[in-house]
Amino acid sequence: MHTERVNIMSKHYEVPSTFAKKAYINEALYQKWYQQSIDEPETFWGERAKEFISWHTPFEAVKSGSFEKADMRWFIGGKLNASFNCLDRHLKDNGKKVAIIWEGDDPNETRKITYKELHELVSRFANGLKNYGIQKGDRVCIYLPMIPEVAIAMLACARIGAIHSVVFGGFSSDSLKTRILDSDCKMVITADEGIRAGKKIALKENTDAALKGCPNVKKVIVVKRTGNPIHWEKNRDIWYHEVIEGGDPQCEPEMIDSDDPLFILYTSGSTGRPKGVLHTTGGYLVYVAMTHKYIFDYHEEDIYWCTADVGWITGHSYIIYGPLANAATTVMFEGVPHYPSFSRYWEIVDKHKVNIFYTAPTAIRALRREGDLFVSKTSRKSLKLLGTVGEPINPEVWEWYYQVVGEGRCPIVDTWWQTETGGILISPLPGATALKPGSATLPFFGIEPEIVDETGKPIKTNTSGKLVIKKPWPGFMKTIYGDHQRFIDTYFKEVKGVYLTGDGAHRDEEGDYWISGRNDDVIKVSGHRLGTEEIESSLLEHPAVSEAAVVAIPHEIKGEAIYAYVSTKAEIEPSENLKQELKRQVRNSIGPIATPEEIQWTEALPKTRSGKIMRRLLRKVARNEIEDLGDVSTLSNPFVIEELIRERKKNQDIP
Ligand code: 7RM
Repeated sequence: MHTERVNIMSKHYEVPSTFAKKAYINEALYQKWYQQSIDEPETFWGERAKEFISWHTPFEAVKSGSFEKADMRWFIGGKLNASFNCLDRHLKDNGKKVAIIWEGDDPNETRKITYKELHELVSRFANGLKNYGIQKGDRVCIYLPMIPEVAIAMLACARIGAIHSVVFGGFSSDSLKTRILDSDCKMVITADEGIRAGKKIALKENTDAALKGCPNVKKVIVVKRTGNPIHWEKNRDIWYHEVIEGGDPQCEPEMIDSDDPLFILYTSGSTGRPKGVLHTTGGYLVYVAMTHKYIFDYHEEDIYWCTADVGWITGHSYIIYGPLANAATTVMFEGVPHYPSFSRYWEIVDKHKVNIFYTAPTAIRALRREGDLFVSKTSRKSLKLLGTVGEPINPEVWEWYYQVVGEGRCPIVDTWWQTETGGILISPLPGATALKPGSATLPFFGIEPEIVDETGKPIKTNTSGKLVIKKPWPGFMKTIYGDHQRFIDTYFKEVKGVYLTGDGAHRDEEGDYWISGRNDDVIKVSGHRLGTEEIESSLLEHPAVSEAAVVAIPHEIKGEAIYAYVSTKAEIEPSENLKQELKRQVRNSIGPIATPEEIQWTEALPKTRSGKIMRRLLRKVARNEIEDLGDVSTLSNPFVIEELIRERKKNQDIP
């Protein structure tokens, strides 16, 4: 392990001289700005805030509060509007510029929307929302596929000061329901159906099912995507196109406080139900605009494409708010990388002359497996820069992305960040940072990472520990919606005075960061963030289940997969049928992304004397690392170990 690490570390790629010359930030400037951002954060961020964002009322102070008190605020006294910043202010110079290039699931479907057109659609829709009673501060749930209307809906909410809560279209009706209820949404914006790889997704049907338990949702706005027949509630449902037709094209943006909420986005944690991460307006917008410009070295004429779904933070920050705040042309793709063929991404790159391409390791791994021909038969000459996000990218996959996709011409930015952080915190800057395959390299301006041990003390170079961030930055979340105590308990309790990321990492002798992934009970399946406890709760809802524990196992394509241990109730006979039923149960109650890869029956779960499930042991067994099970002396039922190992052998088709 150690020698391997040294080998990987010695491998790096210098910044190409062409890039170093034309990029915004070279190495010397990075050093200079980074130092200033740490020494004088108020000056640094104050200047950036004025440079990147138009303020209706200037802010009086740059920041207040601290991690100790979990009460950070940015650009205090400033008033602004996110939709104004993403649209209105661009009209004069960029009205005719394309804001969104939409590429349908079907390669023959494309739409281009200019800034002027987007501004009008958003204004009309915003007026429509007002007509249906939505006001500043109201929560609006958006459950849409990857179509331009998702951007229109988000920006229309922002325009009137309503708080959007986008729910990923792959989540089930139950997941949708709990999210609607948690933030008490008044309205849902959805579509009749979504389409991915030619298959339909019943979004309206899921919404109807969810709303059976949500009495406060009075209106549902429905985008007609496929036109297939759907159930219709006469007094509740409204067609999107009718709202647009009926909406006045003039809508004054509501100027709100910098610290007022922009959106809520649910994300999974170690324990309990998903948390409603609340992001505010000023700090978030400054941070996503600035990181978008410098990390992707975005220039005015660039065509920029991030393949994420808007249902996740990457879509919020780097499909919608960051690019649009910078008046960029942002590509939005409805489909999947393998449809109609494994060349689809690269065909889209060629079709729209994409310059900056940002995707997830899971997609890169899946495409790499299919061989180079799907890539090499396309041109990709337009590409200048590649990005990756969502999970660690292993060096072999990085190399393939770099050599085969980018033909050795394009720097790769391996961007580490989280829903909570709002924007990218650790990443190379393409004109400034030497690249190391597998390392997210260096912190962005204003970011002070540290690696600490169990007791919160900083630890040595090349030793793994917990990744924390020492000082606040403008993009950081404000709170967990409706549960500020949970915000404090989750992020600021274990190590005092810093933000606890939940990730493990080490720093090498050159100061570069290597992030190994979560060190809590969060799983990243194909880059989708899931909590083990939600999956366990879902399994426990089945009448045959008495106990369940879920752990992550490594997976070649998905990065991690879900391995579930289940004990059935005394009178229930475990069977293959029941396994399928349990998988279906999780699929229906959370969504297809949460389906366990494998279920293993067990008489009992290994528990410590205080009654805690020994997950470490379950993880080892699931991963077939049975030679060294570690310290099991605290187990109250050590006899289960043998059974766990025996049953594990029956699942040998799982690597
Ligand atoms: C943007 C996003 C956050 C978790 C985070 C990490 C993992 C994300 C990288 C990464 C290694 C990366 N938000 N993660 N990016 N790990 N290298 N470049 O993914 O809230 O959904 O997930 O994702 O574990 O804590 S998220």
